[in-house]
Amino acid sequence: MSHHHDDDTNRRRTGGNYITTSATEDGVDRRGFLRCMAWAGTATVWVMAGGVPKSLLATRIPFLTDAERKSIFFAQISDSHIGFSKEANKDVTATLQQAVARLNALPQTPAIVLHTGDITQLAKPSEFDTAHQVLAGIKSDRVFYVPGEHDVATDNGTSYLARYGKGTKGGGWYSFDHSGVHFIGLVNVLNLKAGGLGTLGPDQLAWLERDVSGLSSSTPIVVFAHIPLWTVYPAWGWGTDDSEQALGYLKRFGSVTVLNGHIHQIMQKVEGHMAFHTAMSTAFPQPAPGTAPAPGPMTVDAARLTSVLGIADVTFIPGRSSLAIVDATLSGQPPAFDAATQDAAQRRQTRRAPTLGANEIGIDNFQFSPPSLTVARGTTVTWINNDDVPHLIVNVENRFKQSPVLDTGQKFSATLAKAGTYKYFCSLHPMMQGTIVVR
Ligand SMILES: [Cu+2]
Repeated sequence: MSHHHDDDTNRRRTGGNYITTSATEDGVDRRGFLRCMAWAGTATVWVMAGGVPKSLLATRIPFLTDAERKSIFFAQISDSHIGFSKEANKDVTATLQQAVARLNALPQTPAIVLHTGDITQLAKPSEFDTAHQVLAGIKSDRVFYVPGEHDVATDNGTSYLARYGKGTKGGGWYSFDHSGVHFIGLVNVLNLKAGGLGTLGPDQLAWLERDVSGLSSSTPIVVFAHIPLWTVYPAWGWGTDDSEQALGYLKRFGSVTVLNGHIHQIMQKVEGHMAFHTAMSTAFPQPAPGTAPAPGPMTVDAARLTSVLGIADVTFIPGRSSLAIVDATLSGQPPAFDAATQDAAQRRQTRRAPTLGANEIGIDNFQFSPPSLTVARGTTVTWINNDDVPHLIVNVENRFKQSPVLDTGQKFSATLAKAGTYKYFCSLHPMMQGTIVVR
């Protein structure tokens, strides 16, 4: 909790926790209880006042004034990855149960719980069933979802929509109102394009423009989506290609809060009347941008794990333009991303990429190796996933059939009969691209 920075250029690369903010017009924050970052159960809430972080007592939250009591209190849970069972967390169901217990132990019952995606690891029916059983334990009966790329990987969202798509539009987007706040759930994990980031797409953008067109600019807006709607780290795919257009429709509103998951760590940024926040995962942490060869599950010391997993709870206080966001780890201790990153870096030194056979393409650290392969006509090329995240091979020109989702150690082969250049990418991580030249 010791790292707070006032602008994007001053981001720490070594830790998972930092705040970025742009100063208000006059450099003074009259909104007082503006933004905070803390953990439930301990005593500190961080408030940004004039760009300077200042601590308050978190114990203020259960003792709000009468006016503040009318405020909305809601919670965010993210990236539960049910079905994941690798070294970084062998029991993600148990940590999701702990997260539900944390939610239920909050000083107020959340009016609403938002799950910002990657409910499951591989979108299997059994994974969705387990997630449903655990999340049914949340005291609040209003739980809303948006999908992560893992939830739509195997079938472009069909099974996700069968379970969670009721009353939604298109790929599962929707909005609703609660106590004067307009909530908008967006889907930015479908139809990803080679070399791109997350995508909302023209249909959803047109819907969004219409959805907010009749609202008064004083309506508080909460947007939630899986992949960040601000550019966190494009080299790792942590951003959304057309988010600027979406945010453009929301610029006129006096209070916009954007909640995301996907990156499995806490990050915040304020730009004018828009506040961006990403939540911790309940399953495993990921490295801070640029501190590892690639994103993906980060194995940390066992004692540290529950201090890098958690939930976020959000309080809307009428008359204030920003919402108060509190990050709560499962352990109840301060988030330990700095220490966890160091653990992971030490373990990483011992890792070695496996050797490849002829006409094999390894997938290591979110990269194809070799990135370009030249083979003779009629050759069967085989991809081997050595990462502990799933990948999915898609030929840009559709000249060979796409792979199934490849989990760790799984292989996929394609026989390339015709000469030419075959470009392919991972449709889950579209920044991952490769080429095969067939002579
Ligand atoms: Cu991938």
